[in-house]
Amino acid sequence: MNAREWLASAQPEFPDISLVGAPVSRASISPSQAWTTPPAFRETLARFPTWEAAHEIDLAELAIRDTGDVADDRGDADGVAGRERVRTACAEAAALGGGVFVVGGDNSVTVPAMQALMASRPGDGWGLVTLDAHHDCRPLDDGPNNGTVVRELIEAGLPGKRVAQIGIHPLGNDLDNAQWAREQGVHVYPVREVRLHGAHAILHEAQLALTGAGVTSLYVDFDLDCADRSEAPACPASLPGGMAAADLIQFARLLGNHFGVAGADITEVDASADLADTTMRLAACVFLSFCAGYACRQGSQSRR
Ligand SMILES: [Mn+2]
Repeated sequence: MNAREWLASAQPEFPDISLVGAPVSRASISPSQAWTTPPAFRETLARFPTWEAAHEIDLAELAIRDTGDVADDRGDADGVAGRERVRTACAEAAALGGGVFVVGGDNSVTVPAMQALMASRPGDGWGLVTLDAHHDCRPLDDGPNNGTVVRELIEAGLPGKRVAQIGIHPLGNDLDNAQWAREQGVHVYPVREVRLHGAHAILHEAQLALTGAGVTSLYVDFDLDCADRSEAPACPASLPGGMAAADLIQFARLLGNHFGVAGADITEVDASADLADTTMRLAACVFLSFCAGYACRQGSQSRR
């Protein structure tokens, strides 16, 4: 059984993880056909086994449920309706009881997805980890888009000190946006620190900072434009000198295993712009590695 067959076959009543496809890209600043990505993502999974050797685990033991895709937003006037479809789908997925994994779509899906999870467990101390070359703290003067994600969440009430941003690129952001993030108390881990210290050490630091700020539950945004442009050519805003795919995959494994992580997304991949399936295979590796980490948690179906 390959990973696509695994995703298609298992529809458990009580999933460990529910997958939500979010083919929306009307909110993207740069031209993007990220709506093409969820179906392409499932196709790419056929390239992969369900055996994950780092944990010696067969993902077929993990109870995964594919809830399908929300309607794409190509015919919509703007990103508003698509975002509400993502919110509804994520709320329904969260109600199934396991983790929620969203495959976008542009980065704007992070807002309704995280807010749906927060609403499902309002008593938790929610925090956000982004793996992103960008702060996504642009002002909301022209309405929400894929560059306002973190600012929107913070302005809606998420404390800045409960946000950690990993993989920020030295040439990826305007000074204004970097300063705004700093003023909010956002914990920033630039891509050079990832290169120097590795995923394990960076996550340890981030966890200390977030726990100190009262975080008990986490949402993770894997904006694949944090990856080096050679390894993520289908991301409109990826840059040379970005994060190594190997580091990103290790982050995915560690975060999937982290008890506090309740939801995650992959965003900013435009499958129609990919080269040699490079970015789609990275997206598949991130997802499968996250699932492998998740399967090793106490309490997952594979450990019952
Ligand atoms: Mn982003």
